[in-house]
Amino acid sequence: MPSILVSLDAGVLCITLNRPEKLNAFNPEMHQLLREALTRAASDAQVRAVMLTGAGRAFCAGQDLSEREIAPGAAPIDLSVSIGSHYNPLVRRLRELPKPVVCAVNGVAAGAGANIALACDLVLAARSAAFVQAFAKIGLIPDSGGTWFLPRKVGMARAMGLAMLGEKLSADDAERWGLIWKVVDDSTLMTDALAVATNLSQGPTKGYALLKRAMHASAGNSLDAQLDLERDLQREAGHSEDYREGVAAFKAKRKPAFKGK
Ligand code: T3D
Repeated sequence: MPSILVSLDAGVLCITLNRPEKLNAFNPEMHQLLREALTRAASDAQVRAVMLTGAGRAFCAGQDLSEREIAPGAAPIDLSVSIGSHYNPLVRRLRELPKPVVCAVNGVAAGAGANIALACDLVLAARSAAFVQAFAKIGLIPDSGGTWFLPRKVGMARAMGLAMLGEKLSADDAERWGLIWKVVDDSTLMTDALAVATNLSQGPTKGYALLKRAMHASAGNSLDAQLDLERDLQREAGHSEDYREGVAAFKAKRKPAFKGK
């Protein structure tokens, strides 16, 4: 079985992490296939939104620890190689993808699995799901953007608690803390997440790409710099076909038919 399942339907590229017997933990093959799927998502005009989810009872348990040789006498592992060649490029790809990415967290999201979910644009989680910054339990620090996402999304006090204690945060609390967009019932997660992704796939794709750029740039910008960036990106948005269509539809009191251009 391939460790990633990919299907395209109605403009939504659905990517399913598919190593359920390992709680969808990452190995090099899964990284490579996910990379390929996201490259396709970026370049294929048919793809107007992405949905990322997991097979089985978990979303993703982070790095597959059974791949790490830690026996006494074994040479120390240089984890910067794995982070630099797999996890960091993955987080960058998700953030830079010029299309909306919806994450449907179907079960536990631990270690890098939790932070990869947080790198997506909209996170919906099943009520039974949980988020675990499992790193400290094995002597590591949160990676895959964890030390950047957590303080920004939930504040330093909660970020420190999550990172140092490595306790499970329920999906309900994750929503209450502002870590994720929404919790939904387990039974409706996939239809709810797909409805959000389908809605986005019919939206102004170019505008969404610019919106992502603006939002993500804000963390490193002063208000002045951000106002300038908004001006420049709004110029681009105003040149899109979808802007014309949106205003025409508004004036004609009809639903816009965005083409993503
Ligand atoms: O190495 C590098 O490249 C550096 C980068 C690191 C990035 C990281 O992600 S580091 C963090 C790695 N992940 C973890 O530390 C999480 C470890 N797993 C857990 O804490 C728990 O399993 C969960 C909270 C995810 C789920 O708990 P629970 O009670 O629902 O399930 P379980 O019984 O612990 O696990 C079920 C099975 O999945 C079990 O196998 P078994 O005993 O049934 O044969 C368990 O060993 C396996 N499993 C869970 N997580 C991993 C895993 N196998 C390999 N790697 C895993 N990460």
